[in-house]
Amino acid sequence: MLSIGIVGLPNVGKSTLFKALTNKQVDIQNYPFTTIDPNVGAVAVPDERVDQLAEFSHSKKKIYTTIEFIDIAGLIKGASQGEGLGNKFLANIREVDAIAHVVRVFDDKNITHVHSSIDPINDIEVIKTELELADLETKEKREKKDPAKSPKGDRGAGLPALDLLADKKVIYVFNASEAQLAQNWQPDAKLLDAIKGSDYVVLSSPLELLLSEAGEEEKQEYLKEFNIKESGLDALIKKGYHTLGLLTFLTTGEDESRAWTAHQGDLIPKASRAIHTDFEKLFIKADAINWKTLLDAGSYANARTHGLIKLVGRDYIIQEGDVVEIRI
Ligand SMILES: Nc1nc2c(ncn2[C@@H]2O[C@H](COP(=O)(O)OP(=O)(O)OP(=O)(O)O)[C@@H](O)[C@H]2O)c(=O)[nH]1
Ligand SMILES: [Mg+2]
Repeated sequence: MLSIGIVGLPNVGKSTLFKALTNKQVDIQNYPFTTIDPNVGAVAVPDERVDQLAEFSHSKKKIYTTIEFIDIAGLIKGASQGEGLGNKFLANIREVDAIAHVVRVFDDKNITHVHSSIDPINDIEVIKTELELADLETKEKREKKDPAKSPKGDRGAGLPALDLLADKKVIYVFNASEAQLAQNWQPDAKLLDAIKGSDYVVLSSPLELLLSEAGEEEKQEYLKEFNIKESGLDALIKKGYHTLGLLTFLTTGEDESRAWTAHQGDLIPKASRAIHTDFEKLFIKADAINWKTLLDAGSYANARTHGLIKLVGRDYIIQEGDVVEIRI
């Protein structure tokens, strides 16, 4: 499962955000082999295509893709040296696919800021440095284990690549106040420069908590009130897909309509591994049609008579939103 680790300074709103995420937590029974502890939550990736396809096919089940989020304690200067509990927690996120870096933008005298002033650029630098220092330590540990294999020699030695935190893709989460949100707060040029082209979302974590607890109607009212088109969490989940260069393809039938994850540019046999690992080898051909084209056709039979379903071979590159039927 795709996983995202949440990092940031203390008191920036990480756990508030995580709480909102876990309110969206999926029914874990659908997702075997996931142990969920209080700091790890699996959430479904919202996808209206699954909903519409399920209606189209009268599916008994709908299954979305999932992302796992991991909440760790706030990092402070020196965390990598074992200051505070940070070091231990950093080990918990060494294997994540991406990092969500929560940056405090909201001002509130009642909520202590560890640097006692709101300075997003400085805060970002502190966290980045801590991640780099933690990586240095990982490298040193490896050298100590086997001094002959210094980092230079690693390539030839056939050791597995080190999972370095600084190499991971980062999505910045700017945690603004509700007032800032209502005024459409956006990072300025300097701040954009500091995040160097990374994806980002602007949200208010207490508002996200409210949204995650609200019913659908109430949720729509909140969104209208703050003049936003989707919840920040939904945006964050989608950005996660974008940041990691992933795409979603779909299958649909009476049993279930389901979303699957593949990498942009994957050939269809490779993408079909998501469904079953043997499919990559056994793949012969597939029917593929864009989900919207299928819905507009009204039925599979109609889509077929109009020649809208492509018969594709092993050289087909899977596309975002493809509905496929794989033949092995
Ligand atoms: N005013 C305001 N308070 C917030 C916001 N987000 C979080 N808080 C408050 O800040 C405090 C800390 O929030 P948490 O979500 O626990 O912060 P954290 O980043 O998990 O902190 P650590 O786990 O200590 O690193 C809580 O009292 C929250 O209610 C916000 O956007 N605005
Ligand atoms: Mg916390």
